[in-house]
Amino acid sequence: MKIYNTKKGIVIDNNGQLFLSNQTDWDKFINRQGLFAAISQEVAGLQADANLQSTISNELLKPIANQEVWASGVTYYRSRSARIEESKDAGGGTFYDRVYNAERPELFFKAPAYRTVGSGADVRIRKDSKWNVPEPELTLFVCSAGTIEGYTCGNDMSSRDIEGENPLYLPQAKSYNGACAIGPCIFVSESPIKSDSKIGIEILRGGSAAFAEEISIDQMKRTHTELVGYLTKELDFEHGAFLMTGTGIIPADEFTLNVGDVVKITIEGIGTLENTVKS
Ligand code: DO4
Ligand code: MG
Repeated sequence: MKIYNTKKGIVIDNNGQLFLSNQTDWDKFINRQGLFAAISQEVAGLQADANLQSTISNELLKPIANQEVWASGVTYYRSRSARIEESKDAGGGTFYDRVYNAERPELFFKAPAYRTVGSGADVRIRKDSKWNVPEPELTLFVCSAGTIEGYTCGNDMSSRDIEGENPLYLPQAKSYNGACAIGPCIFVSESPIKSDSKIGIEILRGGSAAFAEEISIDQMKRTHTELVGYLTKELDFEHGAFLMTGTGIIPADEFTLNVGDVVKITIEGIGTLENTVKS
């Protein structure tokens, strides 16, 4: 099932039937261990309402209230290779190969909730950067007990020239206003998301496709539970947390985002996160 945060309340899509939850607090609603069972139980007592489709279309909010967003790095071979290439003049090359093969994953803080945007809102490129890309990433929702309770689409907007100049500039390349998009909903399932689920990206420029690619999430080197295990080793999350799992798609080096580009990230079973690039 999918859950949407909307101006009207929390909308549950259970196999195409739409329900308005009796609960109104997004933090309390999502931060439950055994979320699928809890929502299924609530749905059993609700009346379906097809009119909620227009609520999802016209009154959608981002699927986050007070959670932090964290991100994983160099979890796909393509990310390792692209970072080695972009940082070769800075002598940072070996770090990416080492972290790809190390037991401990790269995890970094991406954004507090107030600095995130949802589907339909604008993402940004930094004014002091000339080489920018979106990073399409399966994003886990982890409840405060440390279990994975849902999945959404994430866009880890990145400034490749800043990151490539010096690996210590990573926080500036990754965290700035409009750098983190998640949505459109949280997909909640009884069992983990299918391991061969596809994640795809399409970048539209002037209405035409400027870039499109797809990868299966089983190309990732690490498991979701391994990433979550490291995230929660020494960190408590009162309201749960979102964890981006890294990108397996990076456009060729000649490509950079332009203002006005539309970025669409689609994951099977979840939906499409769509954002327009602003300066
Ligand atoms: O190490 C740099 C960032 C890596 C990243 O964001 C990714 O692999 O998705
Ligand atoms: Mg990334």
